[in-house]
Amino acid sequence: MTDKLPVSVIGLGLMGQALAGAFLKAGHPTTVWNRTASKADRLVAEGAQPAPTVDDALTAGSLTIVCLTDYQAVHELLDASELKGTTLLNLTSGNSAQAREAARWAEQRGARYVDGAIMAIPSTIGTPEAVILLSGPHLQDLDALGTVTHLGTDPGLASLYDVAGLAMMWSVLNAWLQGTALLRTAGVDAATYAPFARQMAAGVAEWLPGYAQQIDDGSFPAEVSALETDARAMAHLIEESEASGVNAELPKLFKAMADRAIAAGHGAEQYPVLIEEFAKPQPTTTRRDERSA
Ligand code: FVH
Repeated sequence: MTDKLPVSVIGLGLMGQALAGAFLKAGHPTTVWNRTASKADRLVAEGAQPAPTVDDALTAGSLTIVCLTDYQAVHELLDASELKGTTLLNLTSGNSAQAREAARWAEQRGARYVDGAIMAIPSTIGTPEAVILLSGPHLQDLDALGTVTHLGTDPGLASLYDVAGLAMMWSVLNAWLQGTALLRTAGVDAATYAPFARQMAAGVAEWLPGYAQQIDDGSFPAEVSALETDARAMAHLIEESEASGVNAELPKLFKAMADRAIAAGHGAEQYPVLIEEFAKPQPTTTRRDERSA
């Protein structure tokens, strides 16, 4: 007997197995279902209840966690199921429109729907390192999974934070790769540059609260450096890359954005003024160039 919330986990891929394993370890009565039934074997050996059908899984727990490849798979699997009275937590990755549409779809069928994004890898699930973001109605009793944060009632918010996090991750990695490629032309290996790059990334991260305040205030006084100064440094990066035979697409992309902001009269302001370029669609001329490239 336990007072822990009974849960069902539908979808036992790498992530679903980690989620179900964490619930089991924390003492939640855990029911599992997967299309390929053999993926439940290890969890069942550890104490999970196997559900014979997906509909059995939906009725077994007070909370059903769904973690499939994508939203299309969620609809393929659950469109024909009775959802009335269930509470669904969908931890499948997608975009905010898919999340909001799934919330409408579930609510029309009488389910309580929470959308979530997992910003973690399977091995960290069940530890504080695993960041899990939720949006929609508030859910309790998910501490077994990691650091769970409720963002608000808009079901699209978790997916929006997820893609914003991905933008950060790939931008930092791409910037590091650009520098690594440049330094390798002078015989500096990636491992030698990595500690310096890490220090740079951490230093830049320190600027974020102040820059965020400028964006929220809509005022961009050049306290550290003007955008025109930054644009000249971007030109050095492009020149250096081209001279060394290194790909210059990435610096050219952000220099083009800075040049547009300067042409619009923002050259004497500070870097976050570029939010105005990020906040609007890509100009049609650039899109045409891309198509003809
Ligand atoms: N793994 C990770 O590190 C990332 C971290 C960030 C968030 N993601 C998202 O989590 C979702 C699941 O990812 P996964 O790593 O568990 O993925 P797979 O191991 O490939 O498992 C996919 C499961 O989905 C089942 N499935 C797919 N299509 C259907 C369908 N039409 N009907 C029923 N089930 C379906 C699949 O079943 P099977 O192939 O084993 O029978 C797996 O259970 C994902 O959104 C990530 O972006 C993980």
